[in-house]
Amino acid sequence: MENKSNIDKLIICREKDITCTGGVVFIGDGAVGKTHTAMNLASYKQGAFFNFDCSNISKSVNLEFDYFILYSNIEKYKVTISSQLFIMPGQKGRAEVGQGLAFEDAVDMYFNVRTINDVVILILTYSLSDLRTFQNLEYWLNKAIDHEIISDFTNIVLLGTHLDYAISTSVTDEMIESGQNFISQTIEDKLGFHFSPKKIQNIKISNLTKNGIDELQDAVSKAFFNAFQIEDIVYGQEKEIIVQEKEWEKGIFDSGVLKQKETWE
Ligand SMILES: Nc1nc2c(ncn2[C@@H]2O[C@H](COP(=O)(O)OP(=O)(O)OP(=O)(O)O)[C@@H](O)[C@H]2O)c(=O)[nH]1
Ligand SMILES: [Mg+2]
Repeated sequence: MENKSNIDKLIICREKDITCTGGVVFIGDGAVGKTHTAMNLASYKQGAFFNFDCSNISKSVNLEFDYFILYSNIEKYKVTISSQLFIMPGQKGRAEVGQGLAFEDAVDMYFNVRTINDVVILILTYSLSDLRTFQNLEYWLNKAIDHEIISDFTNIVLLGTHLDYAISTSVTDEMIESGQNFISQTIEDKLGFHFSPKKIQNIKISNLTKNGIDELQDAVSKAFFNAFQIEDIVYGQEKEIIVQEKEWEKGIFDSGVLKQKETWE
């Protein structure tokens, strides 16, 4: 199975600018809010949320995509994360001809449009108010594994929607925690590489009140930082610069430039 890193092709480091890109894929049952979450994330690029009328958006019957860009600063570096969002239909299997696309059709299409194995984040989406959608994540995780969506650098967001239904929340924090362990264990067993539970972030949002969308955005940034090991790049380069400066100073001492300067003074 070819799920080894192609990640070097997805990052460019130029002086003080680091730019990275990659796919963010939403999967999960129908009507859990994948399309609405992606729209809320993507609307950050306009600096304001869409004021969408929920009744206009129906079940997805296509491979939907959008993008969003996040900027952050670390030390002297400006990091640009340019991520493509791909939203899979929640309809299982294949659709009849003329009925749009179901999940398997959309995955095939996704494999045709992408150039390399580039899923940085897999967003396993469920509704906090519907236990079944959480239990079905086992099905969706297995689909992601079978379709080679998960690479060794992929991070996972376990995303609970319908936070506004808090009173009738049927998915508990204990279930989410054991879900996280189950995911890392399943990936290790099936793909044969260590998958730390730290690579799985647990986020709860409401697409209605927008509660938690900020946390989701932060989780996306954190996942890109993890996948590309941005802190190692930044602090590694800083170290190299200090070494270079020390060598440069040493060179000046050796050539006697500084000593000469002292005598001029
Ligand atoms: N109250 C509430 N409703 C939500 C939330 N997220 C989505 N919805 C509603 O749930 C319905 C389904 O949302 P979608 O985003 O279309 O769901 P989906 O996961 O893309 O569904 P498929 O395209 O069928 O796979 C819509 O009517 C949304 O308005 C939420 O956080 N809270
Ligand atoms: Mg949809």
